[in-house]
Amino acid sequence: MKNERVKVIVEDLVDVIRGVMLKHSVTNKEFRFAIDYLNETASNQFELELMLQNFFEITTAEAENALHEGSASNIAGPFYLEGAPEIPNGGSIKVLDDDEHERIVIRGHIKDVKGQPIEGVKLDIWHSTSKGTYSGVHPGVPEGYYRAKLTTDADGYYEVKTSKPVPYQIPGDGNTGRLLAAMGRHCWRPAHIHFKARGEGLLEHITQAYFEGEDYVDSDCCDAVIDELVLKTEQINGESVITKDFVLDPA
Ligand code: MBD
Ligand code: FE
Repeated sequence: MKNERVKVIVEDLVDVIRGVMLKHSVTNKEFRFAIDYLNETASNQFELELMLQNFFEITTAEAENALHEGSASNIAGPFYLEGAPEIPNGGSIKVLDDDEHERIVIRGHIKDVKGQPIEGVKLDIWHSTSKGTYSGVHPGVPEGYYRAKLTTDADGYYEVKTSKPVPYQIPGDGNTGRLLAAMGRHCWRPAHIHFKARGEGLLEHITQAYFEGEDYVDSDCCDAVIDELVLKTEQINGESVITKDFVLDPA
């Protein structure tokens, strides 16, 4: 069954790729190598997903940001899990007992595009451990840690305590990491926190926060850092506080 959007997008994609192949006189041997590389990539868990996310997911966020008024969307990455524990607003995300990394407070207001606070937004927050792994995905970190769901109050406010994430290294020996290395690039993402905000009548909003001045903010292997999402850490009453506000578009 013909689908017009598939037709126009795939036609454009094929045109662009054929143009690149011609420009660089890609040989049949190289073409064969690419097929084998992609086949091998797809046979490894996460690896094809990781490769596509690494090079292309930011473009979906850019496209969304160009169309919408709200705060900047960003990539989701491979490690979102639906079943994060619900915690009270102001509560703590569960971290491992041996995680001695700095504790931080993440807080902010969620408003609509008219500036009205939105109560009852479900906010998912997830980030890596102090060792750069994700719970429920990598060994040694049970599901339910380093992830939480909370709900904004009547002022559209949310607040949560957690440990500060560290830069995340995508597997260097996987096909994505090897491709980056062949391009002369490293395979690090700057430390980041993931968010997914959902509420009735609202466009689902996926984004991240980065820390100003930290490693790899200027050289993310995923090219996903957007200036608006690079946040200052403030010292307030002896706590490190990051304020991430949201403006959500209507669905
Ligand atoms: C991550 O943690 C991530 O956020 C992305 C986009 C890719 C790989 C790992
Ligand atoms: Fe991540």
